[in-house]
This record gives sequence, structure tokens and C-alpha cells, in this order.
Amino acid sequence: MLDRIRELQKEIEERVVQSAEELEELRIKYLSKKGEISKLIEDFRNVSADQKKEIGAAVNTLKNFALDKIRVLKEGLEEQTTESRKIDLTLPGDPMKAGSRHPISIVKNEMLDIFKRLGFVVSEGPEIEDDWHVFSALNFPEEHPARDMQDTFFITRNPDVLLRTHTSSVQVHDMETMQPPIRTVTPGRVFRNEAISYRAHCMFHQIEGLYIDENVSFADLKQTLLFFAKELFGEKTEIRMRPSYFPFTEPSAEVDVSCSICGGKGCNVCKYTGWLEILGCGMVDPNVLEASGIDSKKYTGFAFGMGIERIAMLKFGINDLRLYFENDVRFLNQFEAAN
Ligand code: 2U9
Repeated sequence: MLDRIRELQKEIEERVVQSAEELEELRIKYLSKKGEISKLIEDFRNVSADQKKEIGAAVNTLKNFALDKIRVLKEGLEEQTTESRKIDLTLPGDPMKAGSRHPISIVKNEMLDIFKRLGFVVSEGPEIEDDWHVFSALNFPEEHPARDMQDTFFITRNPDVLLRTHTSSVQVHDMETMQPPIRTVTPGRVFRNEAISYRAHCMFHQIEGLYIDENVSFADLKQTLLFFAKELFGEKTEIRMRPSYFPFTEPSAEVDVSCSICGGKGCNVCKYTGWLEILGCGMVDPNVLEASGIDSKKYTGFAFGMGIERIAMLKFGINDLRLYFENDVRFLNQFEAAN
């Protein structure tokens, strides 16, 4: 029996515990009613009279040893928990996680900065507009499909309260309130009644530009856009202009940039043409100048417009327009920190 007592003492001595649960397991194993030490006490009945004194003392020592060990282990655990709960008020606080800037904002800021360097000022205006600022002042014919309910969101049954379909409406306000020279770039959300897919959305962002002064020419427009394209896509970028039609400009053109992915050689992004369409532009139609009180005999102007989503798609290789508006943090986290 003395051997068993020594064995148990060694076992108890070597035990370490990491948690209150482990400590309770240890107590049950050695000190509970059915535990190892209780078994020893039961066996003690069968010990011969001459050994009773020695073994009795040994069992008692073992029991006290076990009680002591459990007390020490318990104190150790308590110390650990209070230690980990202690707060050092002199430490600096946990830094707040700054989100990341939205890719549309990143590209918008980059584009605006380029035009600011050319002397353009940023102008912004209302998203809810009237027919005059969105259509009539911009030379849209009465029967133009954009005026139709199918293409434009009207706020009420009143056809004179609508969501702007382009930011040109802001520049109509500018022309009404300013005299040339006018040089503005207008970023903002626009709304069109489109079915949502990977390549279309009912809300997107535009930047439009307007420059009105004496002797503003198509050559000024071309050089401005060439400078813009080189700044945005790289020095080697070239542009080409294709004739087009818009109610508010005459002549009008669509502008392609040489593909920045393949350098114009042809790839699947540019559909093996070497060119990517990025914007529309033209000389402001004299009707548009006159509608806002600007003398079209004295002044000429150029204007251009582009979708920010499209440019951001090309810059970041994004292939689905819906990603911009779903606010999935796995998408948003990939862009520059916002501070
Ligand atoms: C005023 C007069 C004229 C702005 C222009 C475009 C051509 C154009 C589209 C590009 C892709 C819109 O986002 S998009 O769908 N825009 O092609 N925009 S000229 O012309 C103006 C602006 C203001 C007073």
C-alpha cells in the first residue's frame, strides 16, 4: 500500500492544469467520494494493526498534499485571469480600421485632378431636375426617345420632375449663371431606366466637361482629350475620333484610346481592335449656347462626357458593373486605404 501511496503522490505532484475544468477533473480523480484517496481509506480497513500507524500517517499526508496542490493550482489560475483582465490605461487605443476608398471615387478623383491641372473647376448640382435643364435646354427634340418614360425616371406623374440622365444639366445651370470663359467639369450620379446586367445599370457616374470662350476650336477639344488620355492611361496612349451624333453638340465625335492592356496590338479586352471607346464629345451646338443666354456669334465651346464605371473597369480590370454597387467588402478591400 505504501508503494501505491508514493505512486499517487508522484502523479499529483507532476500534474499541471490549464483551466478550471481540468482542475475539477483533478479534484474528482483524487479527492471525491469515489476518488483514489477515498479508495485508499477504504483499503486501510484491511491493514494489519502493526502497520496501521505508519500507513494511516502516509494516507493523511497524501490527502493534505493533494488538497494543497489543488489550492496552489487554483490560485495560479485565478492570477492568470486577473492578469489578462488588467487594463493599462496609459496604452494608446486600438486604431480604428479605415475603410478603403471606392474604386469609382479613386478614378473620379484622378480624372478631376487631370482637368483641374488644365484650369477646369469642379461644379456639382441637383440629381432631381426639370425637363428644361435635362432636355429642352440641351436641344433634345420633342420626340427624342430619352424623353420617354421608358428611358427616364420621373419622380411623380408630373413630367417636369425627373432624375437627371446626364450631368450636362448641371452645366446648363452654370451657363445660366456664369458668363464665359466657362471651364467646368461635372462629376455625379445619373439615372436611366435600364435593365441591370454586367454591362448596364439604372444608376451610374459621369464626368462631363464644358469649355466656352471666344475662339474655342475642335483642335482645343482634341488636344485637351489627348492630354487627358495620356495622363490617365500613360504617355504612349493615342486617341482616335469617330464622327457621331448628340443633340447638344455639332459636330460630335466618339473617342477611342489605344488599348492600354495590349498597347494597341489587340487582345480580348479591346476585342482585337487595339482601341477602347471611352467618351463622347463635340462642339457645343449654338442652340444650346443661345438657350442659356450665351451669344453664339461671339462664343464657341466644346463639351465631352464619359462614364466613370467604364474607365474604372479598364483601369482595374473589372468585368461586371454590378460589383460597384453591391458593397461586398471582399471587392472593396482591394482598393487603396481611405486616409
Ligand atoms: C453642355 C453641352 C454639351 C456633354 C457630352 C457626350 C458627348 C457623351 C456619353 C458618354 C458615355 C454619356 O456616360 S455616357 O453614356 N456622353 O457622349 N457628352 S458631349 O455635352 C454637353 C455637356 C454640357 C451644356
